[in-house]
Amino acid sequence: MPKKKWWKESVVYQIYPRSFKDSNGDGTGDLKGIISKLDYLQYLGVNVLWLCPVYRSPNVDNGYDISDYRGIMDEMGTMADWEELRDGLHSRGMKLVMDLVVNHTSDQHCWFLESRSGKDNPYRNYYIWRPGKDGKEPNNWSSEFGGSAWEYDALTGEYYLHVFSKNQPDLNWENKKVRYEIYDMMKWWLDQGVDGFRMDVINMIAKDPKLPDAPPKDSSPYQWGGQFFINSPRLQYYLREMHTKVLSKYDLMTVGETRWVDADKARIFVDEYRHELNMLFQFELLELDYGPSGKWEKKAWELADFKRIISDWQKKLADTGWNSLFLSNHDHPRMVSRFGNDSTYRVESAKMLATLLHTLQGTPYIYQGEEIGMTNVRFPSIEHYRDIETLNMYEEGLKNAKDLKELTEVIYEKGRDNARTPMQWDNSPHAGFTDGTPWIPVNPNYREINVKQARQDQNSILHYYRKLIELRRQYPLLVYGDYHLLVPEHTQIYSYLRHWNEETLLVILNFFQESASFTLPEKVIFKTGRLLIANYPDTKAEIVARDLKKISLRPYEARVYLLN
Ligand code: TEU
Ligand code: CA
Repeated sequence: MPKKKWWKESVVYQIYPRSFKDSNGDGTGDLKGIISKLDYLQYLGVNVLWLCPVYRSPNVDNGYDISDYRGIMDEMGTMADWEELRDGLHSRGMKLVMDLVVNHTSDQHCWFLESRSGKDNPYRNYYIWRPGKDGKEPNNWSSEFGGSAWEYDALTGEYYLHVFSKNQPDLNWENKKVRYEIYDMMKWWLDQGVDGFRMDVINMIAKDPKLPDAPPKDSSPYQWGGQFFINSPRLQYYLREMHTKVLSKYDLMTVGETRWVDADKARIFVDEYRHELNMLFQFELLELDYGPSGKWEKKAWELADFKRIISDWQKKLADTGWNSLFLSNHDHPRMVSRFGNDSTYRVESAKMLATLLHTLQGTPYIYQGEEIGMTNVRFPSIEHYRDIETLNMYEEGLKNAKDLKELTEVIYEKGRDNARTPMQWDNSPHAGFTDGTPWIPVNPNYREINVKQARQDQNSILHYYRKLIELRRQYPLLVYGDYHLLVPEHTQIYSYLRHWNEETLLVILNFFQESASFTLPEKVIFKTGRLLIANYPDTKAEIVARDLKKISLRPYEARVYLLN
């Protein structure tokens, strides 16, 4: 039975600060903007805020390239603003989780400026430098954002490693000084009242010190060389050291972003007796629609895989460990466009997906705008796109004479900017996000889809989220109850039971726009079911077992019953 913890009982709201709310008309969201919306977050009912990076940064990767870990970037505001945000949250009973980006820094971080200045510089070894091999890169690893993972630096005639852009050099975790600097920095933030960390690409910090070449036609997909820097042997040592030196001394929550981790591997990170992390952001589920060559290749996802992966994580982390529940964040297309239907059944399907996320065992995460069913965007031309990953892919595609129409289609479907268009507050110009010109255009559908409208409409997605969050607070069963998959072979319906003490919950979700029929398995015995929530307002408040012998579910219909 899971141990009780505050972060298990929480619902987290993720803010991408550039795109949330601009307070001074410069077109970029900022801390004061967030402060002005704290009452909204309280109204929604969430109790943890995860803030994507607001540290000093040249913004090559929107703050994931940090040049000063202890300062706030000018565009976001000041340290005083940050303190006001922290206090504003705490006085409302909410917690603040900060992004921890310690696989790499910006190339403008003073450590890197020192490091690149000479081979004898005391900071040289803070990063990973190597001479070239026969006038070429030290190995064949490629960068997540395109091209080689190595950049030549003429000043000292060596290459440095960057798994992300060349402006994001990787830190050398082999160097104890680097690790201790990072632990000090973490303690510094925790002492300022931070309640947790979301750890960016945390399972990439350990590199195989031999830096071997990846075999050609690498069988592990997506990233050449990844097998030598993702989940490397030293990783667990670093995490446990971090736990001993920092995490163990505070009551905080930690969630690690980890690619290439399945449910079995996940236990290594989150088994509470191993003292590493509390939760992970998994990629198994979100890579269901990746093709063999990676995210830019389209692939249809299937409900069978979807159920299999979630069930595997639910089961394997049930007794020790914990799940994070999410289908979207700032790196992925909008959930309703990806797994639901963003036209005719936008409202129904957004509510259905929300029902899933809030009735599984784990901690739900809401990405800004998800609660009003914000959708993907289709900008008319590449000029409107901002994301370095998208722009690099586009440029490379053009170089390789890829079809322009195909490139545009795949950006529409997969690009990260889908999630980064400004939050839609109301139907005034630029969706009430800014009085100036937004750094990235708003989605033109803001006139219909916005917070103001959603607050007024009792049947809105927003009100549905409020109810789901409230239910989680009311029923520990929703948080801690165990999970049993029903009708695993059904190709259209996802259904499961949750048990806790004497209580049983039944969840039935139709994942498609065709209606579907559902027959309750014989083994589920009960007399009556009381409806806790449903996404069709006319659903009967009570059902008897016999009526569940065969029911027909409407498009994207979701129902949750408490059984007696
Ligand atoms: O993302 C890491 C990561 O795996 C992404 O590069 C992901 O594969 C990609 O976005 C899918 O399109 C983290 C941050 O969340 C991301 O915003 C940063 O760009 C990246 O790390 C580098 O810090
Ligand atoms: Ca601003």
